[in-house]
Amino acid sequence: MKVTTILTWIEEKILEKLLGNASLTLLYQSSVHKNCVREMTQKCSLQGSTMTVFHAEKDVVVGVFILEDFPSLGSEKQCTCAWFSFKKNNSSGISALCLNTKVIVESEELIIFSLDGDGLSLGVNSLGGCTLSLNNTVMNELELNLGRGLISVECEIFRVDGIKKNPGFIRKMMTAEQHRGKLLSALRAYKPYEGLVSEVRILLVGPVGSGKSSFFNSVKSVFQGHLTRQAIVGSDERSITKQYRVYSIKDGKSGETLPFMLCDSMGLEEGEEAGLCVDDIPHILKGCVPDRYQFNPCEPIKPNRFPQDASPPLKDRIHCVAFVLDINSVNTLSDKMVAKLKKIRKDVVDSGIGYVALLTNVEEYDEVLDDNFANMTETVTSLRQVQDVQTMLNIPIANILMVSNYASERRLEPVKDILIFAALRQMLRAADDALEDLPLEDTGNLVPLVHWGVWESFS
Ligand SMILES: Nc1nc2c(ncn2[C@@H]2O[C@H](COP(=O)(O)OP(=O)(O)O)[C@@H](O)[C@H]2O)c(=O)[nH]1
Ligand SMILES: [Mg+2]
Repeated sequence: MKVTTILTWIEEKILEKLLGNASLTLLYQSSVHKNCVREMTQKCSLQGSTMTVFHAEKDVVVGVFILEDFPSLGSEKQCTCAWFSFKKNNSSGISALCLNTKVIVESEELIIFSLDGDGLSLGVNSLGGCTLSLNNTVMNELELNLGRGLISVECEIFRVDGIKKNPGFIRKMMTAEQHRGKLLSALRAYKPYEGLVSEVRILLVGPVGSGKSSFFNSVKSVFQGHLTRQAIVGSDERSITKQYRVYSIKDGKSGETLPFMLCDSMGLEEGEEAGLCVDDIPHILKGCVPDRYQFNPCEPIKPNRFPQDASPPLKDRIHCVAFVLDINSVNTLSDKMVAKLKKIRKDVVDSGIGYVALLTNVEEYDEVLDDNFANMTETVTSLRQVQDVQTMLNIPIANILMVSNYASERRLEPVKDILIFAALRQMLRAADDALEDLPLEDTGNLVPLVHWGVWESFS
């Protein structure tokens, strides 16, 4: 009899992705296979790696991936397991952790517990159906609030094919998922320094095709939880982006607008009167240029062109500039392009604005961060391109960031997400440093509205 999973297509893809793009084949489903442990082990033992999925109440899905063979009836074994949970119809992602786990199969029970004695047991019998009992720490780590006691569940077990049989790899995938979750939570909790502005503005500048618009699309995608392509991107010698765009981004979970904006500009070109005019930059930095302004490479913005030219409020100014460069073209930038970038850097420094470099098109992105995803590896920081950017723009290594933008992918990947989140976090830190460093005359006209607990400009 053909049995079909109750996971949705998207959920199945999320689980396959969690294991580094493995594929799942359903072997056992409790309601169909008479809720019997004997049948469960007959179907699942000797099938290689498996994933056991429990569909609980409140749309919660809990599961355990077992790298080694599923134990046979009446046996127990120590296994490399990845535990995970997620909520159906929720874009907040998946919680996962890797634990040394013992799996025991008794005549009416499947028991899976971490070696410190925490975990779950699944009671399976042919009369009463399938009941799950969960306990403590593991469940807290998985952010589950299903309550105690027995929970009625549907249990499905899948064979997992196409997975690297390497505990180190599984651990890395789980650590990536955990780290991704932590970065996302930190970014969701971010507030600009001292509430001086409600949103930090990050300007993306760089040569045509360096990946500025793609970076905006990537950031939007990781917060939405699915791939989006709001900004038009493309490969052309001329800039596809012709307008100045100020993009705000909504958090896919809460629906709220996040406290930063990405400002996308026209690409720089080598020649004069081509691409973004370097002389337009000070106007952008000052916050005079409105959203959707149509750049004109032949005609720089004239003084007092915009009504707000005199003294734009702090909230409209740029707070951090990201110099976006394709990592593959760093070494071949022409002298004219380097001169333009240096001129912009000088304007940025003179205006007291934070800045970072963002290197895109990083192919070996798995190798960028160390095993804990906390730091860039030494191999990466010693790359010739990184050293060149450091010297060319006088940017400290910690502010030279690397990403692999979402370009032609069909789904999100945890390690790519981590690099995008980490880059964004560093940009926000640079913006905060610049806000903290503002002279009093810039912040002095911001009076705290004590009753409302917000700062508002009185200019
Ligand atoms: N593989 C890959 N392609 C990228 C990356 N960033 C941008 N691209 C591609 O490079 C081209 C130019 O990107 P775009 O964002 O339009 O560059 P912009 O001119 O700086 O806005 C597009 O075809 C993108 O799909 C990246 O990090 N990796
Ligand atoms: Mg663009």
